[in-house]
Amino acid sequence: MSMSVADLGPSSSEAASAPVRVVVCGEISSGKSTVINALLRENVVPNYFGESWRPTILVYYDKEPGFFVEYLNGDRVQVESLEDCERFEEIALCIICSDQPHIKGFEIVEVPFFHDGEISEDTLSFMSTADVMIWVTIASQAWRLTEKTIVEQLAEARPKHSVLAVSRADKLRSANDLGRISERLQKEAGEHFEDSVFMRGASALIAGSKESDKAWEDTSGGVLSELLNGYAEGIRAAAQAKPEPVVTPVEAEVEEAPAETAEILAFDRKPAPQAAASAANAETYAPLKAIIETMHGVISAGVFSQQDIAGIVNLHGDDDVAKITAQVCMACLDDQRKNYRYDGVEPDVAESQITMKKHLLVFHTFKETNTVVYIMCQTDKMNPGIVRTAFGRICKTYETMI
Ligand SMILES: Nc1nc2c(ncn2[C@@H]2O[C@H](COP(=O)(O)OP(=O)(O)OP(=O)(O)O)[C@@H](O)[C@H]2O)c(=O)[nH]1
Ligand SMILES: [Mg+2]
Repeated sequence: MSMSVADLGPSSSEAASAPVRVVVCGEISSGKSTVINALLRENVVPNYFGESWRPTILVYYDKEPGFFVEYLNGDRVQVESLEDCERFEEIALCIICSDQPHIKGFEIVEVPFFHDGEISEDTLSFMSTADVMIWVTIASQAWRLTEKTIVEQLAEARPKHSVLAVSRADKLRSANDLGRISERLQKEAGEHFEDSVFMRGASALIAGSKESDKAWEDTSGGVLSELLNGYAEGIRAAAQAKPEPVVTPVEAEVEEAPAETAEILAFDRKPAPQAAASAANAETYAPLKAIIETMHGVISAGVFSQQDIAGIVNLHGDDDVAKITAQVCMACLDDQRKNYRYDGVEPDVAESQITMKKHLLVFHTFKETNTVVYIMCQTDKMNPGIVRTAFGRICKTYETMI
């Protein structure tokens, strides 16, 4: 990789005022630049580099968007695109300033890894300065052995948060393929990543996503942005907890925009009537609600006891929808039990999934407490892989609560 990455400076998490540093990593041609473009809602990062020497790509927010190149001798010029540049081989750094508000407070750097699995000292020390790693793997050959080797080699240098971005999901033939890949990734790569996102980065779709929120959701750029902003909130809160002498605009912004806190407080104030939802209940379930808030297209989510579905704890959406959804889960469980009895087999299905035309309902039964946790999403807003990954986190969190 380019030597100038090491020159980008110290750890971003050292001060509350510092940007959250996101490294977009992956093997050559895995789709790293496309993931950044999907996030930026624009095809602004060039995607025609090969194995040869390449400039470092650095993206951050500026209200004046622009594309700059910096040469090895320190000269910096503004250009329309990389194609316009002279002395290409002497470019050390491409700086892309984007005016997209959701990347405020972030610094995004593309970090390529070569197929030979070698990681230079520069790269290793740079990786340890990042807060979030997005690892890009190609859907059709996802999580190759070389990728696993590289990620494991990073060891201590691995950033605190990591997301697996599965590129070219739009090239898969069917939703079944996607489900299979998602399951395999969960098993084989799950331990290394907090979240996974299936990207659909066809350049026309990214081009359309600038003006269309729907297209932005379709590329999964929107989901990725939500994940990053979710991590950033935690990172900034942790940095703020440390004594910091200087108050910067970034800190001020975090202080005045506690959107999630506001919603949790609202949840405290207005508990669902059927939820037996005392303030204590709202507090108990706040960790689950916080995960749900990071998801798109959730119609309903809740926790209920199989003995008393009227006492459902509604975590998201309309109370009536919550009740109906709980009934659907119960009907499905009854059906499963009957079939199992018929077959003479004990039911041992903890997790079930019902795919409807536009909706996906996933629920998990917890034997010890006889409770069920469920989530229902719109599949045109969220792909099943993401729903299952997020649901896995919800269930793990719930497990720690019971
Ligand atoms: N349809 C589709 N094409 C994609 C997607 N992701 C990447 N591509 C294409 O795959 C090729 C490589 O993508 P890049 O984003 O340049 O990959 P990269 O990892 O940045 O490549 P290098 O910087 O050369 O290592 C480009 O032609 C992209 O248009 C995707 O999600 N969907
Ligand atoms: Mg690239």
